Amino acid sequence: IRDHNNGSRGALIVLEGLDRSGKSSQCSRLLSYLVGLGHSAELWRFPDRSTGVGKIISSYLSNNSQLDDHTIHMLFSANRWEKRSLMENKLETGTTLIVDRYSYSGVAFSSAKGLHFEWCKAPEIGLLAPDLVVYLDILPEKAAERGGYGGERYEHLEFQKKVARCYQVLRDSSWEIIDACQPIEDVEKQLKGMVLDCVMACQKGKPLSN
Ligand code: T5A
Ligand code: NA
Repeated sequence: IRDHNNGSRGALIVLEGLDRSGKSSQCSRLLSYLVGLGHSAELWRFPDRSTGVGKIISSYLSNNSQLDDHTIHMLFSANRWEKRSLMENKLETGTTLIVDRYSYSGVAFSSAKGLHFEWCKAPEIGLLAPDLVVYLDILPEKAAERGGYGGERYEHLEFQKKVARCYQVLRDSSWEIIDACQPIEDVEKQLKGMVLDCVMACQKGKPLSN
């Protein structure tokens, strides 16, 4: 296997979308693809349930504990902040990160509860800016048909409809949008093209930003 990343930085690639939109499936396919091409790459996800903060979040999501909406919002953000320096180090030393959910989930899900949009964005300021955000676009009704909403806190059609509207407000022209109702291989094919372009641009010196 060739090493393509000597001296150059990795890319920060984020997948966003409703619950059941296919993020996790696509993230693992992307990881295999990049590693197969000889790139250094890792799969990350938020929430990262393995940390102390992550355990509190996990308990909240599985309805085993209750927390004020503002409190859980800040914990989701803290969970990203506690990974920030490691994230920066990985990127600077040439590892591409494929990240399953990031700040946008934080803002979309909390503002869907009615929290103030700008308030929700504030604690995300200063986290690393993604080089690529891909939104896996699916109607909430279609996502719900994918079986087994696992019974976690936000896995209800009415709430997912609100989240979808918040993502609409949040997204900007830099986002790539993929129709997530296509067959899994078709989604994968489109994603691979976007991701490889992004990885190449970062290798050529595109700066990392906050
Ligand atoms: N949250 C998260 C916040 O409120 N604030 C935050 O700051 C953050 C980071 C975390 C929850 O926390 C919220 C958002 C979430 O509600 P999670 O652990 O990330 O949740 O779980 P989900 O995103 O809900 O993960 P899911 O596994 O449900 O969804 P995925 O990853 O989008 O979907 P995936 O790949 O697991 O696929 C779901 C099913 O669909 C099939 C798969 O085989 C699988 O069965 N599928 C397809 N079927 C047909 N066609 C395709 N193209 C398909 N792609 C996948
Ligand atoms: Na997932």
